[in-house]
Amino acid sequence: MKITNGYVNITSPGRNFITLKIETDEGIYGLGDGTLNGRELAVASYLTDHVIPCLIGRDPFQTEDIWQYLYRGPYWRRGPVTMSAIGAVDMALWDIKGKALNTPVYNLLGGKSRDGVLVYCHAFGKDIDAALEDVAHHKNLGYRAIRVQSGIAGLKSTYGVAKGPGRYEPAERGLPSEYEWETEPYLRSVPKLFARVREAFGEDLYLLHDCHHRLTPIEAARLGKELEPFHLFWIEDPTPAELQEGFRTIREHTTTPLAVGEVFNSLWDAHDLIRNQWIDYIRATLTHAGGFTPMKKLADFAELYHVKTGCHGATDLSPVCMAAALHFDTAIHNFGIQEHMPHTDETDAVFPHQYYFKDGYMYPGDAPGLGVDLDEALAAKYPYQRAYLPVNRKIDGTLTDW
Ligand code: EZ4
Ligand code: CO
Repeated sequence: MKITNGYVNITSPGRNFITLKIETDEGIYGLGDGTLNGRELAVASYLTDHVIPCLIGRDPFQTEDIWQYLYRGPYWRRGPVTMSAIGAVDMALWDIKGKALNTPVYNLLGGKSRDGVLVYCHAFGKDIDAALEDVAHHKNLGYRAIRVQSGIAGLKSTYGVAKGPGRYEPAERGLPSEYEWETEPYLRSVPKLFARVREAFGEDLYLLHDCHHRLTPIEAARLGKELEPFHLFWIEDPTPAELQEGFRTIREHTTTPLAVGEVFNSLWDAHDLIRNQWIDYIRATLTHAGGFTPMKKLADFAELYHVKTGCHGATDLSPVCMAAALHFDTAIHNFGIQEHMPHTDETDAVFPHQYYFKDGYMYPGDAPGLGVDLDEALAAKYPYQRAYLPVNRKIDGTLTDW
């Protein structure tokens, strides 16, 4: 089998998605997600101008060799643009392999290690009372694991809380908006939030919380310690992880489990975190970390150190990535949990898919390949629109992590 053609589809059914389609001489095609929120066109150009021409004529079964060719070949390596482009290619090739062999991708990764994939959803409210209502709503939908975020008195905006009605979508069309941040009110508010959640819903729910890289290690240590009575499943991205040893401080002070990695794009971003057992869950994602080929290696490496996976699954990862994640989660042994922020109906219509949610778990379906498609005629009705993630400033004006 040979690759004969490849092209990038750019569509914006409410938010932007970059999808790579790779075609072969046997009529089988594969899809890969290359969406990098707020920097979408950079990945599209990287693929169209620099990657696709090098793929023509190659054997799509050679996922390892093609991955190495795209990673080592250009000399310049890593970074989210490069790795999202490689991730899109790798995903599309595994999709082709599955279709050619008439089997779902999870069967190529070791087969089913579990029946269903435990997922966590995102509940939020402008204050604690509203957040409790949203937790009740998601519990009624069947979720067994719920991440809870609430607005903070005195701050106009924070991560995870929609400004208007409807679901939470961090990217906004137009130029970046500015959010406001102060750590102390946040640190006082989160333990109160989880005390109320446990009081209202008891011990049965798995509870998670996203700090979204806003704390220093010692602040995160304080938060982790104060949350211990509420038995969280994890705190997510407590501190930025460029300095991996920052996690040692958090680790040494709290038994609250730690998860990080949604902005990672390489095993090397997590090397010290894993081998020192400073984290419990690695959250890298198939798109941004370069596809199945390196993610399988990352999971296998993490398994040696008692670290499980908890792949990022926000709405900026397209249904193609969601499908890929569910095949991966089904197959690997050290799966922990999968994030699930459902797409809009418009997005789901552009990407018809086999995967589904039932009673707190998701299932990849048993269609050959990834089990997801792209309706190109419908996609064409939603042209690209510039959109950015917000930026964040402390109340004195200092730019900080969003
Ligand atoms: O802010 O995916 O766990 N999910 C998250 C997301 C991220 C977005 C960034 O593009 O933290 O909402
Ligand atoms: Co997050």
